[in-house]
Amino acid sequence: MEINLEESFQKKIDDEIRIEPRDWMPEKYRKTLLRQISQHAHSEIVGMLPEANWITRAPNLRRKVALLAKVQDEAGHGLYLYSAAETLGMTRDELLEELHSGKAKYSSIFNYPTLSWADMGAIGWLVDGAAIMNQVPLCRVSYGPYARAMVRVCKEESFHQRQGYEIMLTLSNGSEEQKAMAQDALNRWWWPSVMMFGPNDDNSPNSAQSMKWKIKRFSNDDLRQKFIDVSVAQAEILGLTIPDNNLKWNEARGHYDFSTIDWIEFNEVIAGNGPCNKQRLKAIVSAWQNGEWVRDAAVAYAEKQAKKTDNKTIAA
Ligand code: FAQ
Repeated sequence: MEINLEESFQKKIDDEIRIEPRDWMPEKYRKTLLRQISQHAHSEIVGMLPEANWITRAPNLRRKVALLAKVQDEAGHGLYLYSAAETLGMTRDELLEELHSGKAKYSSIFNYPTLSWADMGAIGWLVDGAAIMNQVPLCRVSYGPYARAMVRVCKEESFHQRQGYEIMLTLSNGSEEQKAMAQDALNRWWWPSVMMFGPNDDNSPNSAQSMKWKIKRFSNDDLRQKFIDVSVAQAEILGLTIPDNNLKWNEARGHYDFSTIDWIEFNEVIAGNGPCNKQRLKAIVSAWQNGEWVRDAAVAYAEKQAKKTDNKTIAA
């Protein structure tokens, strides 16, 4: 019986039929999705912190409004993704408990500090750019609620990417000092952005099964290469230099060659030892604790409204 269920499940995936919450699914598929979607949701929430750091210091009102809207969008992305994860049988509280206890992972990129205004440009251009490269294929992921959430996420990420690139363009066409700020931000954000795609394919334990289940449509290395290829031309327009002496067009491969990634740094950051891991977790936990009264008030209000509706129903 079990074998037939597995076979018909795989056939649906091969035929590009979406899996929905009430459909039968292998336990491992459910767990893999829960892992990926919750890590993704946590990344959106923790990802608000590096940029929130600059909202009060944005150089003018237009920049402030755009940055506020972007950070608010990230909160929205976290919420759609938590909702998608909940359809797989974990509660919001359980998901958050894993984040707050440090058990759950979130993207390595958000453990780096934002040291200047130019970092807002570099994050939008590179971090959102890498996120789009990885997330557009997720609009076709085999699990319905995740795929549908990703459609809106990707539309918003594309605004974020342009917002960041425009900051970089303004700075790189500005004074010598502004251009130097933009170059410094590129120097610091380039390699962490390249690392966002995860370990090399040979070292990615989840890839083979996720590709078979169409949770992943492209491998970590393929997406990373695509990101590098498009970023080179964008850096040229800015007149900035990507910090990699081995970055060179390879005619035979039809792609840019690049240096070996510092996997020691990557592993340290995902093990909790990056420059800001402790600071990020502390900020997330204290926001949760300080917001307790807001959650309590919202629940009390909802209960009061529900009682009013009940009373009206009885009276009628
Ligand atoms: N950081 O076997 P694989 C954003 C872990 S959202 C930390 O290759 P998989 C928007 C991986 O979880 C950014 N951990 O794993 C924004 C696994 O650990 P586990 C987040 C990483 O899942 C912009 C282990 O290494 N995006 O940026 C990382 O098949 C600006 C082995 O790796 C998503 O989450 C990493 N970089 O592939 C917000 C997209 N890479 O769980 C604010 C959805 C790998 O076995 C501001 N996720 N690991 O203990 C994915 O596409 C995949 O999960 C990958 C990893 C590609 C990230």
